Amino acid sequence: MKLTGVELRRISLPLVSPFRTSFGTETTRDALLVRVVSTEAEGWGECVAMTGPLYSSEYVDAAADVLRRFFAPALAAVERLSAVEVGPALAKFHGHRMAKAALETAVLDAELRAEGRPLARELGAVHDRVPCGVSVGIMDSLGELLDAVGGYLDEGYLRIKLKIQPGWDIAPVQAVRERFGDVLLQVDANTAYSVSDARHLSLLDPFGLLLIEQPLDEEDVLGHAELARQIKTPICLDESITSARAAAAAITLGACSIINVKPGRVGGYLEARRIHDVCVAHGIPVWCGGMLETGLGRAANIALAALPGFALPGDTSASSRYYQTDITTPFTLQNGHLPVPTAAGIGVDPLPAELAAVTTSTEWLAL
Ligand code: OSB
Ligand code: MG
Repeated sequence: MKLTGVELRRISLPLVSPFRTSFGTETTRDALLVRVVSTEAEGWGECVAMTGPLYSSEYVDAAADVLRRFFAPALAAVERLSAVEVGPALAKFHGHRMAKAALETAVLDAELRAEGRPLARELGAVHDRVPCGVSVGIMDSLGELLDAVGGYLDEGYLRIKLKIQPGWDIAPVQAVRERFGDVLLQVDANTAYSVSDARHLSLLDPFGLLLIEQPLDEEDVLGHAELARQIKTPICLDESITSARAAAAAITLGACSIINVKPGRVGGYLEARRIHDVCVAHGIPVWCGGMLETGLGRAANIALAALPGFALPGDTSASSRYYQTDITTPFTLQNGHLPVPTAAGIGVDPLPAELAAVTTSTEWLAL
């Protein structure tokens, strides 16, 4: 197929409740949607970059800029474009994986729609529904946290992840264990600690957590290997794993025994599948992370989460955990699971009125 144009659409959706992590508090999701138009079909990709460069170096205005100035023009030059061509065509540009992922996803969606093939089948999915967890932000008090966790468990979520940081770590874990018993429980530090905190983090050992996610700096792979020798809680990496090569190195160095796969962080669904394959070959369980996606990004994440190596519930929560009104037909939890979309491509379409209501700008790049 040949691209005729790319639309960059900025949207702004209020979150149902503020989401606080060690790197900041989000109250609205300002996202970028990429729509490609080709000779055969159209396709959508959601860019997961956030408002500021706080989770990683990427941020949404920079993603729009690099797509407009470099990535879309580079694809315009490709005569017979398919999704597998996107990575090679953009390989000379360093970094900006979230922007690359959004564009590759849109091309992949268009290609699969043109051929009538669902993304889940294309990636190698083996399940028709996926088990879901929920990521619970830092709160002002333990009481507020217990109310939030209790509400999510009542809704059917199968696993709870608590965001932690120094000063909000052991006590919230202890409180949740005391109130809710042996629920599947894990924590995410988003790089808030250093290796000298090993003795403190070992205080989490008695609580039988599934994992601790990204305790140290994203570049501190050896630090994670050292920490893994000093604590019993399994270490899972998120921010550090930017490619299949990075995953292979982290596993070989003993820096992690579990990996969080986020397609945006690694440059797209094709690289995400390669990470899955590397992890399966090494006996490393993976699970699907999230970036507060709308229904568009969520649909594709659920397809990925249905691959055989996704052994733990993901941060693939229902639309209502994030948004009062999603831009697609909302994903609703059924016995703690979400259904894998079966229609062609990512399998969902934006609802025109809902999309229009949250759009703050659109830009058409004619190619
Ligand atoms: O570290 O997993 C993370 C949200 C935004 C940025 C980073 C992270 C998160 C979450 C929420 O934990 C996952 C979700 O429910 O989408
Ligand atoms: Mg994380």
